[in-house]
Order: sequence, then structure tokens, then C-alpha cells
Amino acid sequence: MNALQKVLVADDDAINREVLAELLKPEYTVLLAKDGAQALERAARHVPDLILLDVLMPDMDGFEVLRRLRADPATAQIAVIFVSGLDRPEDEITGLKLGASDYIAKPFNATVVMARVAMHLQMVRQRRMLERLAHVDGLTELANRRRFDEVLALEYQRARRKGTPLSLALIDIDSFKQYNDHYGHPAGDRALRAVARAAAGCVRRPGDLAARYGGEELVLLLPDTDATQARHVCDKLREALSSLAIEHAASPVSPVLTASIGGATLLEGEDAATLFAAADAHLYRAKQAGRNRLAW
Ligand code: GH3
Ligand code: MG
Ligand code: MG
Ligand code: MG
Repeated sequence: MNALQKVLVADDDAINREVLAELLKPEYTVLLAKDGAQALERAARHVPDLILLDVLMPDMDGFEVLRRLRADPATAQIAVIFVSGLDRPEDEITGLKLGASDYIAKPFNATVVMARVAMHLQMVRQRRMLERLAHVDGLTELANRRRFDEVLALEYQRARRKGTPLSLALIDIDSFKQYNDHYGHPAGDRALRAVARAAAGCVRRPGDLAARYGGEELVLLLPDTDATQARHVCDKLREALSSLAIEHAASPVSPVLTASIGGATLLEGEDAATLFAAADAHLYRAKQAGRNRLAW
């Protein structure tokens, strides 16, 4: 059973807030705000699934609240339905153009409000499911390559802007073809999932990303992490793999499953593709040097 979806009701009129809250409470977690500033604060703090937003409020009108929500990446995606006494078509158009999902005129019909809220929350769930399908690898549950490419582009820009280090490590399981040949493809899938979990367990900072780049290749993206720190993360991953101790009787390298890792840290004047190519070249070197090692 899913946790209840969260709905924020922002209205300067106490009676309106109460009526809407009573209506929604049996089905949703309800949060309240009595003015625009409080709406923004609650939205940022709780990130509700939907906001029912009044337009006319004394401090900041609902249109302005929505503009500010959209301007902040943390709240930009929240669905908003205006519930307003302003019932001219131009008001409704203004609200929809700002990115509201819907516009309900006061006085409202309770059943209609509930039906529209349910419909928009359903769309929110569907959008999240699509985002998940687009960004998460089905086998390992790590970020997929599409997501990795997006995040690499963003983190590259950020590193350049802030002058912070950015490290990247490519992980390729050793002799994985032999593993599949020896133990079968389903066992190969299980081993790959275990390695993916180990990789995810080694990245701890909020901006870190572990992704499946393709096949049996994973990648770690480590923002704000210099080469020394990043090598430490890779060493931890190698230790984690060795503690997993997944038997690999067919491996020419080791009796248990191992991986080779190639890493690189962004250099002055390099672009993101060059950083990736450097890590890939180092991975190749790790393989050539006998596998089961880190090359940086
Ligand atoms: P190396 O040590 O040089 O990396 O050898 P390797 O056998 O790992 O390299 P190669 O690239 O020749 O083979 C990769 C293997 O990984 C072949 C492919 O069947 C297997 N593989 C890729 N994706 C999956 C997957 O999703 N599940 C399973 N079970 N195997 C996969
Ligand atoms: Mg009002
Ligand atoms: Mg490979
Ligand atoms: Mg391999």
C-alpha cells in the first residue's frame, strides 16, 4: 500500500482552507498555508504532490507563487490547481499559461474538486512512473545510461562553473562472458545485480551517481571529489566485491568474481567526453595489465 499522497491547500481564507482540508483529509495527507510566503515555504519543505492554490491573497498572489515554484528546481515539478474567485477566462488563461494543471472557480462543487484532484494526482503518479522507466535500469535498478549522460553533462557544467573537481570511474566485470558460459545467464544476472548493489553502496554523497553504462559495465560519477578521494571510493568497491566472494571457477584471473576499474579526474581545459575517454583508456590499461585492478 502506498503512503498517502500529499496535498497542500494555500488560501488566505480560513473557512476555504477548512472546507478543502475536511474534504481531502480522508484520502490524502493535507498541509495548509495561509498566505503566499507560507505556501512557498511549505512547498519547499514538504514537496507535496499537488497544491490547491488560491489566486487572491494579500501578501503575494497565487500567480506569483506559481512563478516562484517553477523557478526553483526543487519545486518546479509540483502540480498546481488554482482555486479562485477570479472567474474571467483571462484569469484562467493566465493561470494555465503559468503552468497550472487546472483552474477551478469559486464557489466550487466539492465532488468536482475531489474528482479533479484525483485525476491530477493520477497523472502525477503516471509521470513519475514514466520518469522512472526512462532513467532507471530494469535489471540493476541503477541509473541507466541515458540518466548518466544527463547527469554527467550537468555535473561537468557545475564543476567548470564552481572550479570543483569531478571524477569518473568505469567498472567492467572481468571474464563475465566465461561466467555466463559456466553458470548460465540467470546466474550472470544475479551476479551483475550484486555488483551493482555493491557499487551503489560505495557512493555515499548526495551528488554521487552509480549507473549501468551498458552490459556488464558500470560507472561512478563523483562530483566534488578529487583523484585521491575517488581512488579511495574505487578501493572500497574492490574490497566490497572481494567480500561478496561470488564464485567464478572459470575465471583465469581469480577464483571469485572481480572487476577492472579505470578512473580519471577532470583536467583543466578538458570536456566531459575527454574525461570519459580518459577513464576508458585507463580501464583498457587495467585489463591489459592483468585485470582485477584499478588504473588511474
Ligand atoms: P573482460 O575481462 O575483458 O571484460 O571479459 P568479458 O568476458 O567480461 O568481456 P566481454 O565484453 O567479452 O563480455 C561481456 C559479457 O557480459 C558478455 C555478455 O553476455 C555479458 N553481459 C552483458 N550484459 C549482461 C547482462 O545483462 N546479463 C548477463 N547475464 N550477462 C551480461
Ligand atoms: Mg483569497
Ligand atoms: Mg565489457
Ligand atoms: Mg568484462
